[in-house]
Amino acid sequence: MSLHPRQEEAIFRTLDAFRIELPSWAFANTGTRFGKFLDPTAAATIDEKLADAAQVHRFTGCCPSVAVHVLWDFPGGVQDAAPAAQRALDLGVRIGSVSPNVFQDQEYKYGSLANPDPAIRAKALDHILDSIEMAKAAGSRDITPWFTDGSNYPGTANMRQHKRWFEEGLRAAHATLAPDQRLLIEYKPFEPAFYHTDIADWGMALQLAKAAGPQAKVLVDTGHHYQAQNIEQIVAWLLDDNMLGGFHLNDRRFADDDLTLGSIDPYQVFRIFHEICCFEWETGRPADIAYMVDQSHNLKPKTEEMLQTITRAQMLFAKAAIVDHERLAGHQRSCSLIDAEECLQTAFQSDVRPAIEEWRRAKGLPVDPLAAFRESGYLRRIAEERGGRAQAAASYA
Ligand code: AFD
Ligand code: MN
Ligand code: MN
Repeated sequence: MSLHPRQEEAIFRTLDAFRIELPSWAFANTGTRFGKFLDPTAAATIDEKLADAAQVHRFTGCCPSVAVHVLWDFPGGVQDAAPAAQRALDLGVRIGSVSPNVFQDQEYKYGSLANPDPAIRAKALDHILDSIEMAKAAGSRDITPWFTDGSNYPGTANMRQHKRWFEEGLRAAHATLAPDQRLLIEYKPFEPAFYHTDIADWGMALQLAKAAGPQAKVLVDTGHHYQAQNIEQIVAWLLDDNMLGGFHLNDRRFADDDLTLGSIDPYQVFRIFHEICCFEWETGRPADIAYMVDQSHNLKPKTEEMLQTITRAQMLFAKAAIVDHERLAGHQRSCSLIDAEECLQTAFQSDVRPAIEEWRRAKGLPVDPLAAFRESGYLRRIAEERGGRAQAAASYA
């Protein structure tokens, strides 16, 4: 059944506004805690990561920004930020959110902002303040810290004291934000800590964001929830409180697996996007949300996998955009359960691909971004440029 012209217009409007930020780290060699499989086309420098990300933007038209990790992408600190920002602009993209990294240095073995040693807490805070300065130098709005602080065994940490140390550290970080910047606080129930994680769920992140200050919000990583958790309900509450800063989008089968978005449970992604479309319909204003991908692909070809993720996200958001909100609201009021559910299912089951292809044609974009990328020869070129290096690295890995 073809879509109604009104539905096609809704899809066009949605795709016009839908921007998804790519993670620099997704283009580099990554792996699991059991090891890495080296990819000869993997990016090794920020320039190469930006170049690969720019390819995804070139073929999809909706990925103008690239999230960076300061330790991996700005190893020289603040001095690296502006040149990288210029390089990004030269490639047709820009630097997006900036992630501090207080989970790899040896000093953070017993925590960062919640480390019992005040000198380590100060070191972690200094790094976050430096990251905020790097974000300013790169022209970035969002600083997105993720903390691994927690403990592996009962009785080894004072959880209330950790909470207070986090309130203190995040308040100090918030105080140095530029007026247009945001501090997006990410939560995760477990890993690498396995008994307690200090910022384990959306409630803790919300409370810490409110304690930090008015420019702090919550970052929802879709892989950071227990199996049965209703993520779209969390999204609805944070939206209603104007506390949803944005997403790290990925899919998961068991835990924080960082799989291709929609590869395991596309209906859940659709329901999350539906809550946003419903909020925008009810309020008549766009939700100011940063849609970021956070995935690590150690088996699939990295740039191709990112093209899969982006085109899947566009498709699921287009499906969410055609839900008949007027009709749904009526069925909810009258408790017509079957009809209400069918409003969602009808949209989810609809084939939105023709409308998306039409949108791409209208934008001068390839109707099949992945096929166009494969035909471009980019992968062959970078395999020649980077291939020898990966073999060398493999011999010393
Ligand atoms: C890991 C963490 C978290 C963080 C990301 C990038 O679980 O999602 O945002 O690395 O630092 O996936
Ligand atoms: Mn994340
Ligand atoms: Mn994660």
